Amino acid sequence: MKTNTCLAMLLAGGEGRRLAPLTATMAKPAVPFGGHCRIIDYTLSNCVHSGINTIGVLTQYQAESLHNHIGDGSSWQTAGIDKEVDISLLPASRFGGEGYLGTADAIYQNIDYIDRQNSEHVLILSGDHIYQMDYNEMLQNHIASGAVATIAVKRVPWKEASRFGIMNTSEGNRIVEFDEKPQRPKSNLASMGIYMFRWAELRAALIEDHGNKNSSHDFGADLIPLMLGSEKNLYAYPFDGYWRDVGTVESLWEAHMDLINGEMAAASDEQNLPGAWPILTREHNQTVRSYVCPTAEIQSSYIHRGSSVEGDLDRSVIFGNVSIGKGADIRESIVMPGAHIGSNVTLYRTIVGEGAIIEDGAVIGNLNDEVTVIGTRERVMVH
Ligand code: ADQ
Ligand code: ADP
Repeated sequence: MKTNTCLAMLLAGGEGRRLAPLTATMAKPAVPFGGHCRIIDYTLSNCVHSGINTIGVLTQYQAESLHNHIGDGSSWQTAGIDKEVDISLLPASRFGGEGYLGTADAIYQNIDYIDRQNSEHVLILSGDHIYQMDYNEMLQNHIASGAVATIAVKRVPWKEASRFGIMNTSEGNRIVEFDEKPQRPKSNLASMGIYMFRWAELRAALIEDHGNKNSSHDFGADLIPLMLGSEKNLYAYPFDGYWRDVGTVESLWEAHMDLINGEMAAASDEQNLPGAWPILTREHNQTVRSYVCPTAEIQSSYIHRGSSVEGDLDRSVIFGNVSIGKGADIRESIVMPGAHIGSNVTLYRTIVGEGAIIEDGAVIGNLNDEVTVIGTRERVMVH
């Protein structure tokens, strides 16, 4: 059912400090992912494939990186979708002042835009998650339960629970307790930061929250507790497919390893989820093939178009326009677009940012250690 019953607002303005130095010149959702796309493409593609045709993208930090990527949105128009997809860029800078003060404030400041769309429900999304999900199914569930808000949830490893909004539910998935990033979590049922609201109810709560001087104007810290406190019907929507918040260097690296070892596809297949739908992105180098030297040894790796590889690869992801010199030994690493890896470079468990240059003979990273990051356009010299 492709109607405008539901509109999506995609929060893409966060600074992404934990992904520094990859986010020095770009917003977190604009960080490259998976060999040829950017993190935000996963969420945008979910919208398009779920029949949600109106999408507002809220930008703030390094907004230009996202505006350049999304452009007029034509890359997200796709065959088989019977309605045109309308993507609006909604930068904080339009309003002057201090910009968006928090995720809830970002939506508050765009109340007029949402009112104009005439949608009964609003889906609030985050721009830094890797997953494939049919939001239409969540919407049908939300409508059927009569919820004021429905929050997508997933069990997470206990040791990671304090990174998330954590809740307890009663029968029928009704949310009875919610704590944003608790130091001592009472459960491991985590909010995925994906919220479906009845617009009239959300609108009223945003106005109330705006008037509260003690609020940080954040969905998890303020809006959800406010609604729960006024005894609104909030429901959890369990999601069993693959989902990862890639907000840290470690999780960004792990998600790439999941892609390589097939875990990402396997999790979707198992749930019979639309794991196979294409991730839409701006087209780059579609016609330029990669050059791989016949003597290079390549194992379990992705090489995107427009790259030239003369060294050896094992469990690595090479984006487009990358060059890798002779004798290089690259394992469990991610090389982002336009980077240059010199000859005889050793790269273990390392993320190399866009346009970085690693000079001949450099030795970086360790297979038994934490992930090493080389920043966007950084130059590594050998002394
Ligand atoms: P966090 O992961 O901490 O927690 P947050 O930093 O609030 O998420 O960012 C959510 C999204 O909003 C990101 O895509 C970010 O780029 C964007 N954003 C942040 N500040 C913004 C601003 N001022 N303007 C526009 N966009 C902004 C949230 C929830 C938790 C939940 C996790 C799941 O608060 O309850 O468990 O997501 O990942
Ligand atoms: P599993 O039963 O192996 O955890 P899931 O379908 O729950 O399978 O998750 C798929 C993959 O995503 C697993 O590698 C899991 O560890 C990882 N994962 C799921 N949720 C999170 C999360 N919140 N943070 C980090 N990794 C996660």
